Amino acid sequence: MKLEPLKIKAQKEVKSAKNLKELDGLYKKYLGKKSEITQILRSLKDLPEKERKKQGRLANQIKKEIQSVLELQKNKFQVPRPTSPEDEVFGGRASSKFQEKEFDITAPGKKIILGHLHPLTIVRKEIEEIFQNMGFSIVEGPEVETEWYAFDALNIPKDHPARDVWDTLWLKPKAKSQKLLLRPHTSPVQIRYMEKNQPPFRILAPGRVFRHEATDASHEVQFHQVEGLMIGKNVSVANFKAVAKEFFQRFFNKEIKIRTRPGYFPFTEPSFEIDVQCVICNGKGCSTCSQTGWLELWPGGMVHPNVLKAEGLNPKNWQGFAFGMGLDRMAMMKYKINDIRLFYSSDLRFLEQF
Ligand code: FA5
Repeated sequence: MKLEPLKIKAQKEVKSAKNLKELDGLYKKYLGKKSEITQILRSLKDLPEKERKKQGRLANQIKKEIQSVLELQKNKFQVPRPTSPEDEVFGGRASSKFQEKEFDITAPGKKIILGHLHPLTIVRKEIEEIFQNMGFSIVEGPEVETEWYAFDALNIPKDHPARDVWDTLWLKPKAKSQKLLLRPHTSPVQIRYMEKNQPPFRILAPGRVFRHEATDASHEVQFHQVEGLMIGKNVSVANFKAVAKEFFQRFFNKEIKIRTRPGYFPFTEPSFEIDVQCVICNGKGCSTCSQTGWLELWPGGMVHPNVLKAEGLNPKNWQGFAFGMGLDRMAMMKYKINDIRLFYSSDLRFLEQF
């Protein structure tokens, strides 16, 4: 029989089928192993190429159409469940085609793909653990700060040039007296902590910060810092350097070259910059380290007496150090990532490597 009349005949018979048992018979008749369509499809190989393609396309099309009319009719009989005795035959083990809708309790379950931590979270947790082992407690502060905590309490008065790098993303204030900004560094957290706690203490404050930056391989507009503060009766620069060295050794799990340079921050005196030799290029110079061979990772210094005073601590009794490392850059060094922007790109090809 020609294909088109075959389809019309099949559709007519399927539509007038009275139950699933009849439908099962029609399935075998029109699409089963011995059906006309199956024979046509099998004999395609003997046809010349051009004819084969044409006939093949047509036969498959007709097959699909018969299948879909069968499926439609079957659905009519299947609502509502539970099944009739005829259904048993159609949907039971004897019937092969419509079984896929059955639930096989013995089939193995679908594997659930587990997510994993972001590389910056992994590194933050590692840093926290190292410092916790050195007696530091983890504390947090808000991402929206007031002018007082971000600047004034940190010995950065209005119009001081040191504000320029951090004087960036201001928000609409709730009250006239409170100027609010997205915090440009995590140093405000040490002020908030000193306000409420009495020394001696050792704290670590990880968090997100925001700046108005032109982005490049090592600069982002949002990034992460880890602020550290240790205050006691005799905490000195020697303690600061010892903590820094111990940290780098544990973090990189090997000897790492570091260098200490004089720096300037209004809230520390003296101030330092601790640089780490770029592990991407081993100090030769690359785009990550701006061709210098060094990455600025750990600024810090001895807490300025004015900051202690602002928090009601007598600088004659208490002293200590503070630092604010760039967490993203620590992660870049650890995993040899040459562009900070990858952390925020949501690119799974990158993220799935951790
Ligand atoms: C500060 O933010 C000071 N609050 C640090 C500090 C704390 C000094 C306590 C003294 C005492 P600085 O602006 O240098 O300092 O930023 C700290 C670190 O953040 C830098 O060393 C660098 O590793 C990282 N960082 C700075 N800007 C960016 C940026 N745009 N993208 C990624 N990381 C950055």
